[in-house]
Amino acid sequence: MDVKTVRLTVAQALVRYLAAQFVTLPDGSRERLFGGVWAIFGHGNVAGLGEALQAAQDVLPTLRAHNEQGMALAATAYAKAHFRRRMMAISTSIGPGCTNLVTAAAVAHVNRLPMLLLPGDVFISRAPDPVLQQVEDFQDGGVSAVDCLRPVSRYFDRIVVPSQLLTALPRAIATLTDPAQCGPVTLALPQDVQAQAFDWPESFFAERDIHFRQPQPEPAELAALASLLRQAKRPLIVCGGGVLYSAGGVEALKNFVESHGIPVGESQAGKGALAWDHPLLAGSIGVTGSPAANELAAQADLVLAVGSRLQDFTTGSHALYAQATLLSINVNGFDAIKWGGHSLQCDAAVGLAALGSALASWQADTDWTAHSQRLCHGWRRQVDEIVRSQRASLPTYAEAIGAVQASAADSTERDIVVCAAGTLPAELHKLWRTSTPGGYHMEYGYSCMGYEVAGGLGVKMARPEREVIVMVGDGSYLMLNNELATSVMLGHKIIVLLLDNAGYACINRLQQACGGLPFNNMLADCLHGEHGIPQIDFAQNARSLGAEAETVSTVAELQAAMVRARAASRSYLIQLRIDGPQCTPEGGSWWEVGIPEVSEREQVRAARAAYEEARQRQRH
Ligand SMILES: Cc1ncc(C[n+]2csc(CCOP(=O)(O)OP(=O)(O)O)c2C)c(N)n1
Ligand SMILES: [Mg+2]
Repeated sequence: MDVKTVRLTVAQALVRYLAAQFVTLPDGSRERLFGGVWAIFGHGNVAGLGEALQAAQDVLPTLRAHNEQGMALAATAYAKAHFRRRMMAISTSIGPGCTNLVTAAAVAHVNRLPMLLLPGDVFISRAPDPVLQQVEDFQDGGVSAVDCLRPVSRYFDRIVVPSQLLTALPRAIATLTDPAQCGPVTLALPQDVQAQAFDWPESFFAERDIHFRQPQPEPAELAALASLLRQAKRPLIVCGGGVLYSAGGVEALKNFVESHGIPVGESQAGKGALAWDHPLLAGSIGVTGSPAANELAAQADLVLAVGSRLQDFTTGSHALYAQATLLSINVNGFDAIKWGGHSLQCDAAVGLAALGSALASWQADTDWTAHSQRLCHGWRRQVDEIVRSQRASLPTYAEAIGAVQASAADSTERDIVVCAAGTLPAELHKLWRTSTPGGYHMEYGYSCMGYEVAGGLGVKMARPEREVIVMVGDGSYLMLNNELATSVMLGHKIIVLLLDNAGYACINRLQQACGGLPFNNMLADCLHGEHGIPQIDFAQNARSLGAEAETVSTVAELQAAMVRARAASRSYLIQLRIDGPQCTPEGGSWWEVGIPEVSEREQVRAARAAYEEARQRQRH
């Protein structure tokens, strides 16, 4: 047979293949699956992949940032903001450039978010070994730095001869776009192989439209779940991120809860699926949960988790609804069967619709629905007060959240708040209000400090029409803030609200709750030398990176500054000194933390006793 071929290098073929993958978005537009390629060039990618990318700028733009972790975090956030329908690739050099990816790959892996990692790798020929940056393994000649990415990749391949791309690339795309397998994919690209030419079949580069699968429920599983639900009187839904990632999931959830009168508690990843003022939304659930959702969780006789990994923060370390029958709709079998849950392994939208049909006119106990609605309503009124209450001498997290939302009439529709670690995830989970899926962008699977600024950039690239507001603590900002300069360079404006309390306040609180002394968290409690604790000027730091910035000290000043920040065209940082210890006391639940079994400290022994008692309430 006469196959038409085209002679290209491995790198050129890879780029051409990526550019040929298309998706149709919910608004009907047809876009490339890959929104671009982040790249920091060096040994092992500049000559091969760099040459191929340069020639493809019109179809696959290459973007440069300042740190590989930052690039990959931006890519992760981009995919999350696109509900996994669009993604980015990342190209790195062979050594530190590659290992800098590991943390970000773990973020994407834990959060089930797609991104394509294309690290350069050492010469397959081994002719110049050991090359600059080569990690030499004394026992295994095949190991290189790239192997660090194996445990945090859903698919890993090393392209040692060109023809392997013919199988590796379709597998890579299938993994990246599969609802259950979705996560980072790594294709290790030895630099000599990147540059090798091969006669590729032209058909390999034909444009392809990706179909996102929505697996259907299995009849027996469906019948079992419907029967359990029909026996329930006090059901509660735990809404996870899978609802947002499923096409039609948000509408299906709304229909389901309204038809059957079931209240909803939202996980960190699932927040935003129902609008903040939905009468059956009890707000956040779990360790960072609202009093309403956690009270319902304690009273529920059945919990239906939809698209949730059932992480400890969502289940109160399995002590929050340990007595309830657990059902789980999840597209991923690994998640669906967790903790003895009765599983319906399928897409969230499809599963909810099918379950709704099977239940027909069945409703939760009317008293339960009415009781739930009262709690939901009560919590909404309480939030109004919490975000205005002056609970400390300095502004609090809650007041800062209130001021941000009050600074624009359309905040709940237009803003996307971005956050990942520290005290803010708890505060935002309880208090942030959004009416739009995606308006709450929290990376709380890996809760990676440093995600915020880089992630905010990725979100803005995916959602340029929205106001992206990064809320970040001083600790997280200092861990990784350099992509603020990238946001200025690329013209993707983000607002960064930096809440400075001079240290790791959330861990300081945790330490004391575990019976410990304040130690090594707040800067004041850390070893310091003759110059004392630095007074860090975050506004000046942001200005030095090209952003606009200002420092404010009251809630009223913050609200006025937010108006200026919203009007600005370039990235804008607002620094606010807040009260360290003061966080919102309402809500929350037990969280399992390993407390020392023996200690000289009475407080630790007391914490251990409380811990052992709390463990009795866990689901077994
Ligand atoms: C990369 C990384 N290292 C360590 C941690 C553990 N950790 C979670 S929050 C936190 C402190 C956050 O401090 P900051 O951002 O200032 O927040 P706040 O003081 O408001 O709690 C630490 C050390 C983490 N989540 N990520
Ligand atoms: Mg702090």
